[in-house]
Amino acid sequence: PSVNQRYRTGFHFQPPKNWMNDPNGPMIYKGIYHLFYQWNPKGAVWGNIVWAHSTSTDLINWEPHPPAIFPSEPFDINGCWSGSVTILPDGKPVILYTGIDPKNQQVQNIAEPKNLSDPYLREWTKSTLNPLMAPDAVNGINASSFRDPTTAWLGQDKKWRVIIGSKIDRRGLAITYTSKDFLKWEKSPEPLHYDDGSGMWECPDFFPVTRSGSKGVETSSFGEPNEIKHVFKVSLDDTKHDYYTIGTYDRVKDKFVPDSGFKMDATAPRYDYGKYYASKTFYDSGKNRRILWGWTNESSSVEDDVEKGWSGIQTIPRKIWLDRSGKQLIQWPVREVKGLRTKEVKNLRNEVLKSGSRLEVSGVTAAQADVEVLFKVRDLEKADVIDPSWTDPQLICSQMNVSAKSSFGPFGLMVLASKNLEEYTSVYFRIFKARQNSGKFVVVMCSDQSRSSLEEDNDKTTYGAFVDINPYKPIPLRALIDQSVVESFGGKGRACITSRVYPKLAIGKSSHLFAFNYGSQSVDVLNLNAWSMNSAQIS
Ligand code: DQQ
Repeated sequence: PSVNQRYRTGFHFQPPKNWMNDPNGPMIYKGIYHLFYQWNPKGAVWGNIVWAHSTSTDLINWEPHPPAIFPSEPFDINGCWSGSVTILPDGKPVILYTGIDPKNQQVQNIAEPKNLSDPYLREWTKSTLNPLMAPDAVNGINASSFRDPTTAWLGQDKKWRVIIGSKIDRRGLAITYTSKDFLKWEKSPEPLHYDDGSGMWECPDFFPVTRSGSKGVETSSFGEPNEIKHVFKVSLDDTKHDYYTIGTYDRVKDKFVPDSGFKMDATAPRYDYGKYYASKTFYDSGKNRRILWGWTNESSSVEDDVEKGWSGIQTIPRKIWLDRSGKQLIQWPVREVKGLRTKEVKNLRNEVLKSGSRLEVSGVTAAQADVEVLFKVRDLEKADVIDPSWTDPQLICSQMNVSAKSSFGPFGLMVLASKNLEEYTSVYFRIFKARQNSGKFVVVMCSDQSRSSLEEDNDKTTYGAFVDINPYKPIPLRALIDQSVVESFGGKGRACITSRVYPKLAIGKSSHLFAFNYGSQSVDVLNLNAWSMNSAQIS
C-alpha cells in the first residue's frame, strides 16, 4: 500500500475516506444488518455531519450506500448527529436522531424508511412534525446539552420511553420523554437517572440483560429482578470513555436504580480501557444476542489524518452479556469474525516461558492476525504484594513499564513488533497478592504503546485494566491485530483494551508477533493459536 494508506485496517469497519465517529442506529431488518455512522463528506476532520450507511449479512463484510440522513431542513440544517433505531411492533424501523437547527440548538427528529420493500432501506423520510423534542424556555433544557436519543422501549402503560443525554452544570442527566404514537413526545418531570459531578452524558444506552446465560434480551422486555437486570451506559464528554452501571429498572417510577457500588461517573467500570467511545448496542433478533458497536479514533496527529485522508474506525462488533456474578459485563468479538481466519494456524502447546524469554510466533501475517493464548502460572505464593495505593490500573501500567520485573509479569504478547524490537506494542499481565497471606490476588492487564512507533507525534498513552479472574486457573488473552489497531480481550472478555498504533518498521511482512515473559517466575503457555486474517469486503 502507498505510504498514506498503509495504516488502513483490513477487517475493521471504516469508510472509503474521510472522518468517521459514532456508530448510529445499528439494527437488523429482515436479516440484513444496518450500520449508520457519523461521517464528514468533505474531509478527514470532524464537521458537516451526516448519517452514512452500510449494510451487511454477517457484521463483517459491508456494502456501502449513499448517506441516509443529511442536513436538509431547518431542524437539522447544521448537522445530523447521533441517534438510534427503534423497531416498532409492526416491524418497521424508525430513526430518532439529533438535529442541529439554525440557532445551533440540539433538537430530536424522526426519520422513517421511504420504501419498506427496499431490503437496504436506502432512503429515509423526515417527518414534517420535526422537531419532536426541542429545548425551550419552559422546560429548562440547555439547548447545547440535549442529544443522542436511545432506542425507545415500551412501558407497562403501552407508552414509549426514550432518553436523551444532557447535563445541568456538572450533573449528568438522562432526560425521559414518553409517547403513545412515537410522534408526540412529552418530557417526564423526573429523569430516568442522574449523577452529580460527571459532566455531560453523551450517547446514553439503556437495555436489559438476563441473569442467566449470554443470550440477548429485546430492549422492551422486562422480568423479575432475579431474571433481568438493566444496564445504563454513558459516554463521558469529560474523559472520552464509555462507562456502565448495572442495576434495576423501576418501571412504575421510570427510574434506574444502580446496584450498590455503582455510580454513573468516571469511577464506573468501562466497556473498554483503551480508545473506545460513543458506543451503542442493539438486540440482534436473528441470533438472539445483544451486539455492541464502538468507535475508535486515531492516535495520530490531525495533520497525519488529513494527509492520509481518513480518520476513525469501528471496533469489531462485540456480543455483550452479564457475567454470572451479576457484577460486570462480558464482551466478545462476534463469532462471524472467525470467518476471516485462514487455515494457516500456528499452534504452541505446553511451552515454558522462562524468565526473560521471548518466543516468536512465525508463519502468520503478524500485521493482520487473530491470536488466542492461555497462560498458566505456578507457585502463586511467590507473587509480590501490591502497593495498597495502586488503585488505578492505568497508572500501574504506565509507571511500571514493560522492563520493570515483578514475580509474575509482565508476560503476554508483543504485537506489531519489528524484528529487533525497535518497535512493538505489548499486551501483558501482572499478578499481585492483594495483601500478604490474604489468598486474594489482583490481575492487571496492560496495553503499552510507548514503543509502538519510531514516529514521535502519535499519542502513545499506556492503558490498563484490572481483570476479575482467579489466577490459579489458566489466564486467557485474545488480540485482534489489524494494521493500526489492537483489540485485546483479557479473561475471556472481562477486560477489553483497544489501542491505535502506527509502526514505521513493523508493517506488512516486517511485522512480528512474540509471546514473552519478563517476570522473574516462569510462565507456561498452555496453548497459543494464531491465525492470519483475510481482509473483509468493506468499501
Ligand atoms: N458525537 C455526535 C454527538 C455525540 C458525540 C456528534 C459523541 O451527537 O454527542 O458527531 O461523540
